[in-house]
Amino acid sequence: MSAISLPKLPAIASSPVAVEVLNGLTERPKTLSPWLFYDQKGSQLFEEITELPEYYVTRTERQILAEHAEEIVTAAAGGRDLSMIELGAGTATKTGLLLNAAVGLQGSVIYYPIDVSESALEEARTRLEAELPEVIVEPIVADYTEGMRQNSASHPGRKLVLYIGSSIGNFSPADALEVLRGVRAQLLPGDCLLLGTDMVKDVDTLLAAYDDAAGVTARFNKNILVRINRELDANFNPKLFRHRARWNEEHKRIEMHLESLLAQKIALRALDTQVRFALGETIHTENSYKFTHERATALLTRAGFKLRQQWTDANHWFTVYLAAAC
Ligand code: AVI
Repeated sequence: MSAISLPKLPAIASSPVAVEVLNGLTERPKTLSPWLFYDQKGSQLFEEITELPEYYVTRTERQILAEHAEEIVTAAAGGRDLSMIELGAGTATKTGLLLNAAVGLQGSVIYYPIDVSESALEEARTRLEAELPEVIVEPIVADYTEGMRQNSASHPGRKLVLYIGSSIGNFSPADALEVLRGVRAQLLPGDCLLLGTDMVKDVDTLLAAYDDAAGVTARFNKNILVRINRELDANFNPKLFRHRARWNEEHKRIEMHLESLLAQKIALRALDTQVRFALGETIHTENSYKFTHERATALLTRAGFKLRQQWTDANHWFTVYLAAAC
């Protein structure tokens, strides 16, 4: 019997990016997952966002950590030696405050930054080793779950897992619970989690933070289309999409969307397919959940942690929670 030859798509069609794009753009409404933002350009744009006057998130958390680093580290250590693990560490710009406090308390500290970006981890290591030679940096290139597993080898002392920057807000409530349960599973009772959450606040402040006057967040959002053009040989024209930030009161989240400014057809040549957009049709690219104290503590409790202490800023815009594994 002669073999039937089927048209074959290149190997790229089964890559994580291709699978995500194909699934997301054939859904109704169309979606794309926010991890697609973070190619090299997207990571650079995110760093720019963190410096924007409207994006209060990073500087508010940094100010809380600067004011309370010693107290946080002392409470987490409970009189024992502490090592620190950071989920999604990136270039670890805020972590120095906590590491410095740990050095002050115990002379040196082992720091395990976990991130999928090897280059960001290298940058973190080089900077920290120059600024704080008492910090032993052991980078782990992996996603959170795998990284925590690699770190679970027991070493004496207490662990403090840092999950700061409001990254937990980019997960749905169900996924956030799963992430924190996964972290809990790799800890011993008494080990701690430091969780940074952005709080519900007036809608104008929130909308400005996700739709800044200089248009950096718009470029960050549209960069997802540029990435798809490059990686899947597509022909999106980012100018034919508008950046939209919306407050969803029911779910207490900021949503980011890309809205098509006309009816158009996009070719995804690497996938040998086309996607149609109606005028005004949107791609939902990100959710950024904002917390109330009740929601944050319920999440920690359900994940197997007991709240120890919390710190906030004068406006109550951001909260840093220290919780111990039960
Ligand atoms: C990474 N994450 C916490 C940011 C946030 O605020 O949800 C991502 C972001 N999206 C737009 N601006 C910043």
